Amino acid sequence: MMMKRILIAFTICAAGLQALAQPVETAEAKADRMEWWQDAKFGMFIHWGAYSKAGGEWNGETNHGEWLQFTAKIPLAEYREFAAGFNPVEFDADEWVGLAKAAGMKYIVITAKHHDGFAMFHSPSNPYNIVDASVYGRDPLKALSEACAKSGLKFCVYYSLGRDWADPDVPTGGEKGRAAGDRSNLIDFPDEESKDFSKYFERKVKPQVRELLTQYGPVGVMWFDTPEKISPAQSAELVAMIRELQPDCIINNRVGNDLGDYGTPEQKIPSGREIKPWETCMTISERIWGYNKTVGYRDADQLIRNLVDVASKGGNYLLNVGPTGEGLIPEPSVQRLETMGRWLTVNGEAVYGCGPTPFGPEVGHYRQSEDGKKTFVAEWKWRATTRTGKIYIHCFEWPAILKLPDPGKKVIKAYLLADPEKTALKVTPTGDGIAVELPENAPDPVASVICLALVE
Ligand code: FHN
Repeated sequence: MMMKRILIAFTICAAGLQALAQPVETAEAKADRMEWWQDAKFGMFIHWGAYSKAGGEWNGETNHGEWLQFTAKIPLAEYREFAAGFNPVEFDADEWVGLAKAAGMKYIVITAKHHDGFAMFHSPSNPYNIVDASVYGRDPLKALSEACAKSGLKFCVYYSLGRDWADPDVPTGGEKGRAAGDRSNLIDFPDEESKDFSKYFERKVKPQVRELLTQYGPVGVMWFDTPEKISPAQSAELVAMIRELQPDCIINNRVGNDLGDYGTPEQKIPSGREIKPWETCMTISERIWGYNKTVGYRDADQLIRNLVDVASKGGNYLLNVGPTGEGLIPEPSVQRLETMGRWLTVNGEAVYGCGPTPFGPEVGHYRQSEDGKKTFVAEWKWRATTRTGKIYIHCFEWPAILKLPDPGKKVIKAYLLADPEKTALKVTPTGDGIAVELPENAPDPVASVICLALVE
């Protein structure tokens, strides 16, 4: 028995060391691999699982979401039975992808396995999945990957790495002020000390990540979440495996241990431009990722301005919908996404494939309170994005004269992006920049774009 343990330990270490010894990717190769993602700017996040069936409600409480099993303290046996009844008969992958496309989204990230450990895809390595353990008996990720391929959207998957309430070996917390087991399933697996992440990593994570990368064609992004207890060698091993199976696949930074291709601020937008690639993920509802029938929704105007703000800072906007247990995207989400799509139909040139603002102060400023604490105060007058030979000014307010900082190059022409005639607007140099005379009526009540054509 001891020899077997030594052999297993040696194998795991060898795999980890091999992974750490992977060839380093050149900056150019990484830029090529990420080009579609950097240009895409806007994606759909989908939190959909057995938990969706509850609509946020359990035993009279109505504040649950994708954490249902944990927040409603449901024993695993009961949750398994609940999941077995999952039957999204209204699910239509082409409908979901069609909505994402109409919204102007270029990629879809769907929860393949969230913290409940219930796989929303056919997982031969683990029978606790929608095909083998629910009445539905079909693979929605197969349908979605095929619908994405037909529509030209990138199919991407979310995988909960460090939280799995169906597996006995997934420890959480115990550092940085967090109590041991604070995000664990202590109802069914109370002995937090005995949990061995490596067993779960070998038994469930690696086989399922391999299945996701071999069963559904090209995967645009492996979107890992909550890398709680993963070791540097294990993070490197996952990256190496993904690179081997699908070299073009992008990996977010929640693969853990400072690896991954981009940063993932959540439910907030960084105050200024970031150097590394980044993507803000945000709920379209006020705060819950999974379906909740009582939750409110963010204002469509602010969603459009968030997209512009993110693009002006060089980031991507991953906006989340929580479909119902029947497989429908809630109407309030549909309405907001269609509104965003109409805005992008007119103004997409000023978002897709654009670079960040050449200015900066327009996004806001830091205010120092009496106790010395610095707070960022966002300004919502205008934002700027760029492409070669152009600066796009996204106006949230509509003054008679728009004063702008020095664009750095001579403005050949200024015109409204929404104006098919590209009628020239009067541009006058000022002491420290330019002034643009605007027509009386703004083309769009939320954000109107002025294009500054610059001398090359
Ligand atoms: O706990 C999860 C949460 O349910 C959701 O999936 C978000 C999305 O990024 N990630 C974790 C919280 O950071």
